[in-house]
Amino acid sequence: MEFTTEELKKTLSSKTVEIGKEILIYNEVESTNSIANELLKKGYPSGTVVIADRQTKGKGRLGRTWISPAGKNLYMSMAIKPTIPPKFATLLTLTSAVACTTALRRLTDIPVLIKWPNDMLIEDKKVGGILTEVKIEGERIKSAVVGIGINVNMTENDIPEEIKEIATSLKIYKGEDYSRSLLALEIIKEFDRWYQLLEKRQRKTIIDRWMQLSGTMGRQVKIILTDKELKGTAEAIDEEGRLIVKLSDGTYEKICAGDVTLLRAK
Ligand code: BT5
Repeated sequence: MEFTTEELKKTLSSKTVEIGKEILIYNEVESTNSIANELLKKGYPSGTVVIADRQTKGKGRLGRTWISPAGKNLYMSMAIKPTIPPKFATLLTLTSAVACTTALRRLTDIPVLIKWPNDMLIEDKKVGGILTEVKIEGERIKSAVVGIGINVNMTENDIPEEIKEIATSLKIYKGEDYSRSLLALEIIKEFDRWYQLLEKRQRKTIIDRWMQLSGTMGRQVKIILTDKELKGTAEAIDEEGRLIVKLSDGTYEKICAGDVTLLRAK
């Protein structure tokens, strides 16, 4: 990272309400999400941000791996204590996708799109992903960690064979290097802004923006659930963040993020 913790915090001071008042930067961790969870347990405040140069066990959803080489990309987690009811937990991922995409577009001018629920795409290739882990206690969310992985300066050679077909980076698309610190700052600022809206129950504003930035809406999608496969047109997002798909027989199906193992917006 180009900036130290102190420089990041100083740049952010008075620019955010909650996120980034505490920032910890590590050289190597298993997963920034796991560290963020541990810090919450130790009493660190909501809004604590964890950044690492490299992850040895970077996590995707459903036990998948997030490839996390050193010195190239952004691996960042926000530890938060949302006051929203648990049924809106999926909106944390959608809110984060809006924040990241807005930040990426501002910094790079690249027309990044969101693919439901948690992918950020450049020309249908994945440039970033989000892993939200929520702890629920009774009728409330006790805490949550939103993990963000963005491929910043990875080159074609840095991308392992198994994801060559599906992954890209800002550098691969634009041919230039980007500062991970500046990107982190933009994302933290945007996340703070959109997360405060979510906390203030401004869900419609977030969902409307999500739909504008989405590459999924109106497109044919294939969704593989644990017990069946669906094909249809992605029509909208409901107020809990579920994807509404119109099937070929004219009926509608609501899809929860947790059930989906694959969604190709093609
Ligand atoms: C995600 O999972 O997209 C969530 C990724 C979240 C990563 C961040 S990094 C900081 C924080 N700490 C963590 O440990 N995780 C978070 P999912 O939708 O399940 O996508 C995972 C799939 O994407 C893998 O199975 C690969 O096919 C592909 N993949 C893995 N690494 C990739 C990369 N660096 N770039 C693009 N695609 C990748």
